[in-house]
Amino acid sequence: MLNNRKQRDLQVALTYTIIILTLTTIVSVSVSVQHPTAAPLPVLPIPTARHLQWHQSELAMFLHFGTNTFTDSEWGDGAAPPSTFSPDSLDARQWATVALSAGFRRLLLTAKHHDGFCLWPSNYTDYSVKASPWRGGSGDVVRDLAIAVKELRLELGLYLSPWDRHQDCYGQTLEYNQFYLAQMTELLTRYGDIKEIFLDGAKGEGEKDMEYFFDVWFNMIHQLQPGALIFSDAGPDLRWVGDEAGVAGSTCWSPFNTSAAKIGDVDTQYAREGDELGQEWVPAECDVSIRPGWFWHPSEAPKSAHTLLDIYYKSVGRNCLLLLNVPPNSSGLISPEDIQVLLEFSELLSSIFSKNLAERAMITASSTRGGGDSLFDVSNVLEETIYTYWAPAEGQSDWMLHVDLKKKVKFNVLQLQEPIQLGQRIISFHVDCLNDKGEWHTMVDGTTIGYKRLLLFSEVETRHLRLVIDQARADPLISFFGVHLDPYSKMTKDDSMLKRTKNPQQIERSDSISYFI
Ligand code: FUL
Repeated sequence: MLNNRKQRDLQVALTYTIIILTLTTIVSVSVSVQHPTAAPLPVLPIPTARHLQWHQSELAMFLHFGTNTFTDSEWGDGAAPPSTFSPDSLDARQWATVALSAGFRRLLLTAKHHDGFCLWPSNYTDYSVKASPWRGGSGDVVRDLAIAVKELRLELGLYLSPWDRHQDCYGQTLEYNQFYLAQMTELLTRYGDIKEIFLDGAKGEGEKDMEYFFDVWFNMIHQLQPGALIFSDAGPDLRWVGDEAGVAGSTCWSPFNTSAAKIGDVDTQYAREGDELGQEWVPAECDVSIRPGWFWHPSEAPKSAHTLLDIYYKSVGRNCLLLLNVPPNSSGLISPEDIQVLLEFSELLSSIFSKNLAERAMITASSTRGGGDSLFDVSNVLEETIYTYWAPAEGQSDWMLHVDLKKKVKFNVLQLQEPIQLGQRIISFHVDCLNDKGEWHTMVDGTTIGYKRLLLFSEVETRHLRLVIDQARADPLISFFGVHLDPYSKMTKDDSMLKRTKNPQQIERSDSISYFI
């Protein structure tokens, strides 16, 4: 009897122990799920949410349109009568549709260029669409574009030229600054969300005393449109790249010091390259026109799609946004030949980049933060997003990804991305490939990656390659690794690094990739 009870007690105790052990295991498993390996510390500066959206949009369309379109000029002197502005078929929806079908998500319109003519009915001047014959003076180009952009879920940006060659008060600093702020207020309060304001520092000859109160303007823009990024030679949010060819430096940092830059007086090298030690996130926007001029001229033709592709490598492929100007013609429409080029350009991009030839590769890393299979596993680099990434174990100095493509693959483009929400880190890197003799050869090297880096080089065919990060501001992180074949772009110099490479121990690298692209 006693033995039976003991036995029963023992069974109960055993059952309780099993239940407790099971519960403990469940709890500890769920606790470890709730506390994964900590993410790497961010490296400052970091982008704002507005910047992240801007980086990811990659392509924006600039629309230079106004009296110059009808007078065949680039810088109107402000004397053309408002009757000059008379497009017979203006259709802002066509502009937005063309942009959307060519892969552009943001449109920027010259609401006012240097001639001072306003494409919206401003209450502060008589020099606007209101005084023109277009739609009997009741038209508003900014409104038409704002409606089209909203319908197609695109984004709107505006250029309000500080230099105004028509307005009498231009030259009287206080009065003109108040006038400018009043016009800016109209633009920022009448047309819904404005995502970008584009400013330059142009001034007339002999107007050196005319001062623009940029800080006041910036405050007001941010106050009225907190979602808007301000572009100028010196930020505060986006910087000019230093040329109007759409070409960034082959080293291109988003970090920058706005105190080291001056609107209207640009150190072009600083603008092109940014600043590894910069304390503000001010990425570069590359503006260039599809045609020789910014405005439409009957005698000019658009660049070819191949030229646009080359510009894409040197802008988007160097951590920048490409702001491509496509000027509507005097009918008020984007010309058929420009549309043709844009569609060809978009086809070139999708034929090169829509497939990652490394998508099924086996990738191994020199180390992984939190061990393999953690949140920072190297397999993340095959996902097309910046929000998942590979991170090495802390405290390493050798950082390498080995990519086994599983079979020989021909390619000539590499695509790399950093998770820039944690700051821009990588200073320099190189990529090696394995030849048939089992020797590693450096095929390309580069400085800076940022949001996106594209490297074009002579075609190679290999199964194994490795990305070696030579220098970084902190533990380097990679969010995307892509390999592509571009059959359209020709190397400007047939100077392949493969020829210069000796053996695996003696890998010789060029100082710069710049002559390849
Ligand atoms: C410059 C202007 O002078 C050009 O006409 C053009 O608008 C270009 C985008 O910005 O500052």
